[in-house]
Amino acid sequence: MSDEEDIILADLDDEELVQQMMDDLYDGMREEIEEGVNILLERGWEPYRILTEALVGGMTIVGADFRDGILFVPEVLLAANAMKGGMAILKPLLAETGARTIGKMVIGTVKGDIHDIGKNLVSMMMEGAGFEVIDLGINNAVEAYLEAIAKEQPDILGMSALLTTTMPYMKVVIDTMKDQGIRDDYIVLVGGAPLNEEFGRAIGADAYCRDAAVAVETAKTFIARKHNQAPA
Ligand code: B1M
Repeated sequence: MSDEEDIILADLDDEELVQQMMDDLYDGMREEIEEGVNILLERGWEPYRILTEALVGGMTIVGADFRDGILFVPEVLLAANAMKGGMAILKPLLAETGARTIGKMVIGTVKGDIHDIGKNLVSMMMEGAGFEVIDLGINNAVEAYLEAIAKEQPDILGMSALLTTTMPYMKVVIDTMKDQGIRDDYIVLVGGAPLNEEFGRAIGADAYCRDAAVAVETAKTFIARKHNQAPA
């Protein structure tokens, strides 16, 4: 029997609890993560703070050990599942802060890439800020993006990629939009851990967004600019 079972999460102070939640995320313990999130909420923590400090913080450690060959895919999947459990509790709370729809975004992870946690976080934060979000999920070919923007007529197209091998696909999507003469009809925002500003510029995106909070701020800035440019 492990020591883990003896720990009463509610008895820990905030700092110990966040540390324990990082350990629990690492061990893929979804129920414990859900309990920890609820305890922090009861203690008055802002949903965004729980998300960034306990959940994203924990996933960063998982990522480092995955890279170093200490953790393998099954363990990382369990950690991702635990993170999603926590995110599911926070999602409606983050959404509550948004008053009305200020714009519409279609977002999806690019073809060949199945990472969706970061994209889901961006969707949640955008919804929380008052955007309507159409989430295309993972592994999206250019046709899926084009079909969705034609159908939904969003203000923004968002693309996510977590692999150095899949990030160039964003350029395929943007180049196809250029070929079809529709590139400038949309604000194109891109994000994902291996990207940077230079890459965003090089592929012809409007902006690279480092994280979900930056995605929200960038989206708001571009929407405001678009409204200012609109004919009276
Ligand atoms: Co993957 N994986 N993975 N993985 N995985 C990485 C990305 C990796 C860096 C791990 C490592 O080696 N350290 C590495 C990529 C290396 C590289 O490309 N050079 C890697 C690899 C190699 C792989 C596989 C190839 C492993 C294998 O099979 N041998 C495989 C690929 C599968 C595929 O996609 N075809 C694979 C599989 C998996 C799992 C399925 C096990 C799982 C994904 C589960 C899921 O998503 N449902 C997984 C995970 C969890 C990771 C790590 C550990 C964590 C990613 C994550 O969720 N981070 C990751 C290591 C890491 O990134 N540190 C890793 C938390 C999330 C909140 O952050 O996604 O960066 P992030 O999103 C941020 C920002 O980037 C930004 O905002 C988000 C929130 O702040 N953002 C956007 C993201 N998208 C945006 C879109 C926007 C704006 C902002 O649009 C406007």
